[in-house]
Amino acid sequence: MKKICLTLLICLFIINAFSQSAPKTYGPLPTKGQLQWQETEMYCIIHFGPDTYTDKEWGYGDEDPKIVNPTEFSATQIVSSLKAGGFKGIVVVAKHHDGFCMWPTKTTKHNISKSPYKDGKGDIVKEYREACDKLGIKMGVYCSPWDRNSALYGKPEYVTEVYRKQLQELYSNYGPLFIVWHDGANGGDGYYGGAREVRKIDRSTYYGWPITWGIARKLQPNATIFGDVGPDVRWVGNEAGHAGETCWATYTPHAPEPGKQPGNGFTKDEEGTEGHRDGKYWIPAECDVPLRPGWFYHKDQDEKVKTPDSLFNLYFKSVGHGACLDLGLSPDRRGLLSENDVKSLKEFGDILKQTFATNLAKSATLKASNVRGGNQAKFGPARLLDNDRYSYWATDDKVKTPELVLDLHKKKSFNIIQLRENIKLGQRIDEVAVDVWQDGKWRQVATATSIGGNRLIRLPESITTSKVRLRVTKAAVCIALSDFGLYSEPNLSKKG
Ligand code: FUL
Repeated sequence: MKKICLTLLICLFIINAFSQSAPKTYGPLPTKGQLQWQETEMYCIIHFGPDTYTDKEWGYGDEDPKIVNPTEFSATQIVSSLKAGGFKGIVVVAKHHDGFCMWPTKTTKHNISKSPYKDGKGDIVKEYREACDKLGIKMGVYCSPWDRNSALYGKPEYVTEVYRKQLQELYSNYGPLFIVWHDGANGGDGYYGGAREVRKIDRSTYYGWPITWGIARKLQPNATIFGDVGPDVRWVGNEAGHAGETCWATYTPHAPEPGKQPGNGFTKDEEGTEGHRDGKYWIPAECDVPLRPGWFYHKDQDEKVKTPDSLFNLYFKSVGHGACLDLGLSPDRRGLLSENDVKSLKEFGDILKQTFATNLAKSATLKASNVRGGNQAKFGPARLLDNDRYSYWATDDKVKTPELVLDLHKKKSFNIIQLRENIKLGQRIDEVAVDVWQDGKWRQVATATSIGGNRLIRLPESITTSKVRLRVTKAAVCIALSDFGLYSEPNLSKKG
């Protein structure tokens, strides 16, 4: 009898210890670089170069370097303006399709040293680096694969002797980089060293992407690599700044032609908007969208700068759907962001700060229908409010649809609900519903899908209530939810 009791006790102990271990991970997982990218949330891609002076969006490649002459260029003015907008990083367009390099490269004469800027001694990429270091902003680079200036474009030597060497210079001399950006626009007509012709490349194979990406892996191991096919961050499939209402961090790039390998500029772009629930890889979406209609500065767009409200809207459609927002900025011919752009960024930053200053759920009492192994300290719902996006409320392995009631103790008004999973354990939750306590019963006010690293639900009007209920209605495995927030957007009408 004694023996049986002892065995039983040991068994119970083992079961208990097991149920208190962390849940098993689910599906593809983010790397360290991808986690850091996710935390960045918002950054700006900055286009400035010959196009700024020719009023074009895509230079042909025959532009005279002498036209690039910014008399007041200030990386500090640009970077501090975006910092005031709440952006945490920049992507410097070091070379656009016209092939003009904004740093003194050894790979081509078509670069900043041939311009009058600082008497040929300027280095715009370096100036951004210094401003970022001074202001605590992360930096990345975009070096266009397509080069309409290079005589070698289209031949293998362009990739091995020009493009990859340019990447080597950028990754060796301007780091640390948090992202390296690759474009999908590839091949077509151009100057090409005077040939002035159309050159087509095989988008799936020409750049030898796996080898090209290897340069970043070696020289900037923490940088994420962006492109239509990732491999770390994918294009969302539009330049409007919208991720899908459902947006999975998991994704499998597909080529538009059967039997071919996908490549940048050679994918089923539309699939980037939602990603794939059963995607093979962790490749979350980036939403790139310019602050003005164009990516480069055009004087006639001075009055078409997106308003702070429309930026706030975009924030919900990108960051609020688990993507990152990459906003395009375009310094003018002086080399400064113009007044309207600076103003819009600052006001947007103020709205963001004001909105997310106070989590109204902070002092709530939380009651969960299930806590993993009954271990409140380790997996209890209090973890949702501790400002750590990797500590989490978890349920037992079998419990995929738990509920959580938040007693706010008194009536509070909010219109934004925030949810985050601990994505170190994968994207686990498919769907949730949120109810509020009104007139003695629960009333459903929202549903959301694909929770992931960040999900913001923005209600059209403010709700007043003293109790909120979260129901996880579908999950692939037991949950690991890390954050819950209730926020109130300034100047909204109330209901409740
Ligand atoms: C596109 C480019 O073709 C645009 O000119 C711009 O650089 C944008 C960010 O990416 O694909």
